[in-house]
Amino acid sequence: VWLDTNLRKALAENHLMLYYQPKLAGRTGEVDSVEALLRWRSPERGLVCPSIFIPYAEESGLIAPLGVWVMREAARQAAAWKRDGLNIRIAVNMSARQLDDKGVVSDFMRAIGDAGLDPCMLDIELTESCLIDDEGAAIDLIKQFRQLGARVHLDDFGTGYSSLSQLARIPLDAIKLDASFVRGVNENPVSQALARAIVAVARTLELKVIAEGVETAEETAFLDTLGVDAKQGYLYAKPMPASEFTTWLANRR
Ligand code: G
Ligand code: G
Ligand code: MN
Ligand code: NA
Repeated sequence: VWLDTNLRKALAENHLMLYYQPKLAGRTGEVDSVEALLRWRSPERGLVCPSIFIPYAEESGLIAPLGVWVMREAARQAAAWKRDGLNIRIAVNMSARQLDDKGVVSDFMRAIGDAGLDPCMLDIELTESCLIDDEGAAIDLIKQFRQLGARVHLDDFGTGYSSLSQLARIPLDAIKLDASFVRGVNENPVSQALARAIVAVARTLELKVIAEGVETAEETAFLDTLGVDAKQGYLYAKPMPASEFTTWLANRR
């Protein structure tokens, strides 16, 4: 009940925020794009993490308006950065429940149109659970997003329900190699073999690979031997508010 009343209020009263975590291009180390991660600034409880309220929002259906807010805010931010001369794509997360809403593509188009943003500046991260219920419907939506110019990535790849054979049927731009394959990969030959195999399959399917959860120099060195396309993790930067991100970016140059 606390969650329900207050999450609705947070949406209405603008207590939500997006944090941004950079993804660095594999070869150059340049900032490729950022991932938008939702935060709730509760007046009573402080910063509430999405792992607490996203599951609830999915159950209650609040995820639909929440998802629209995220798209609109990300589009607004990307357009604002563009005006400041920063050409940075933003990836938004979408959960299975959001794809059930057939209005999701028009919501996405409207968010971009209202912000005056080029649609290729918003990426979409889908979890594997988006693919289990109705694969055909998911493929159809992915095609529509990609026709608009958005890139679609499969999040947390390798942890969930999707199979390698399914990967061949889904028209994606990239997979995000789950942090569980990255963590301590240097001491763990099994993780190494799995990461190497997943990257090989992705290459064959002409999918890019984004490694997530990179925390150490050893992990990044191993990922470089695999030639992943982009890397993301605390080693480079934690998720941060937009203003902190631009400062971080300016300080690296
Ligand atoms: O940001 P954190 O660092 O705590 O994210 C926790 C989880 O919440 C991740 O699985 C992430 O994908 C999910 N998440 C974060 N922001 C959003 C969002 O805007 N929409 C959806 N559907 N999930 C999100
Ligand atoms: O499910 P998704 O991959 O969208 O969520 C990303 C989550 O991982 C967020 O909660 C984000 O804060 C967290 N995260 C990002 N980089 C790292 C990292 O290097 N280490 C750990 N432990 N978590 C990370
Ligand atoms: Mn994600
Ligand atoms: Na992920």
